[in-house]
Amino acid sequence: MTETTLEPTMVEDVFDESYREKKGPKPPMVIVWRNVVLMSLLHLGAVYALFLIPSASPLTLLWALLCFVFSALGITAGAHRLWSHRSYKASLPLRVFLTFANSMAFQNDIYEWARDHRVHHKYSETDADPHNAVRGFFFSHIGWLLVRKHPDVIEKGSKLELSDLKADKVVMFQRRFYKPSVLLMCFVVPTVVPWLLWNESLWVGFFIPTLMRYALGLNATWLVNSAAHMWGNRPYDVNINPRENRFVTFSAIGEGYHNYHHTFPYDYSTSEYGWKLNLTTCFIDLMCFVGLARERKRAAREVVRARVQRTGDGSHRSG
Ligand code: ST9
Ligand code: ZN
Ligand code: ZN
Repeated sequence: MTETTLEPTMVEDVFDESYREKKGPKPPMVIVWRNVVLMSLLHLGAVYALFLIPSASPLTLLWALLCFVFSALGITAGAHRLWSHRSYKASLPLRVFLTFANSMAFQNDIYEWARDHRVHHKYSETDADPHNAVRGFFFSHIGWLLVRKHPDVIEKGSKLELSDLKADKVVMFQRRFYKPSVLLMCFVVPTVVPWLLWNESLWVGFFIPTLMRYALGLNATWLVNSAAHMWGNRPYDVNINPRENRFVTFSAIGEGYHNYHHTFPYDYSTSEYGWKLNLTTCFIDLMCFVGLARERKRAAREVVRARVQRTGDGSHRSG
C-alpha cells in the first residue's frame, strides 16, 4: 500500500488566473426544451414514487439505498476522484466496477463528465465554467443542463489535456456503449431485481429504486455545484466561492468539503478529516487495503496549515 503526500502531477484541474471573460453582451440563452420536459417528468415521477413508499417491500427500499450508494461511488470514487483528478490509481477490475456504477448514475459518460469537471476547476465561476455559480442557484444546480453551453466552455474545454482519458480503454469502451449501458444499469437492473428476487411489482421497482433513486442521486450531485458554492465556511481560501457544507457532505457521500477540494484538488480524500462523513474515502481506502487501488495523493499537513494561515477565513479548527 503506497501513499504519497507529494504535490499534484495533474495541472488540468488547477485554477487558471490568466483567463478573462470576453467583454460585451453575453450570448443569448438557448433553452433545450427536450431536456426541460425530460427533467420535469423525472422529478414528477420521483414525487409520485414518494406515495408508493408505504406499499413497497422493505427489501425494495433497502435495494434503492444500495443502488443510490453504488451509483454515487461511480461518480465520487470514479468520475470525480479517479478520472477527473487522478488522485489515486485503480486496477482494471476496480475501473470496470466503477464504470458499471457510473452508468447506473447516468450523469453523462466518464469522458464527458471529467472534461466538464476539469474545465469547472480550471475556470471556476467564469463563463468557461459549465455550471458557473455566479449565475445563481438554479443555473448551477440544474439550469446548466437545460440550456446550450456558453461558447467559452467549449472553447476552453477543447484545449484541455485529456490524453489520459483517451488512453483508458475502459473509459472509451463506456463512451462507445454509453446508451445501452445506461439502459441496463440505470433503468433495467434497478427495476427488475426486486421483481425477480422478492416478487415486488415492476411498477414500484420502476418508480422507487429507479426514478426516485436517480433523481435523488442527481440532486445530491448538483448540490455540490449549487449549495456548496454558496453556503458554508471557507477555512482554506476565502478568495474563492466553494465552501465547506456539512449537509452536502452527508448527501454526496463525502463531497461537500468543497473549499478544501478546490484548494487541493489532487487530494484523494477531498478533505482533511479522513473517514468523517466520507464514505467515498472509506471505499478508496478499502480498495487499497485489498490491493485494487494504490498511490493515493494527499496534501501535506504543513502545506494545508500554511494555506489556512495565509488565505483561510479564520474558521479552521486549528484557529
Ligand atoms: C449530470 C451531470 O447531471 C452532473 C455533473 C455534476 C458535476 C458535479 C461536480 C461536483 C464534484 C463532486 C461530485 C459529487 C458527486 C456526488 C454524488 C452523490 C450521489 N469541452 O454538450 P453539447 C463539445 S448529467 C470541450 O451538446 P450544447 C462537445 O464535445 C444528467 N468540448 O453542448 C460537442 O462537440 P461534438 C443527465 C465540449 O449543445 C459540442 O461541444 N444528462 C465541452 O451546448 C456540443 O456539446 C443530461 O441531462 C467541453 N467542456 O448542449 C444531458 N462541452 O459535437 C445534458 C461540450 O464535436 N446535456 N463540448 O462532440 C445536454 O443535453 C447538453 O450537453 C446541453 C448543452 C443541452 C446541456
Ligand atoms: Zn473536483
Ligand atoms: Zn466546484
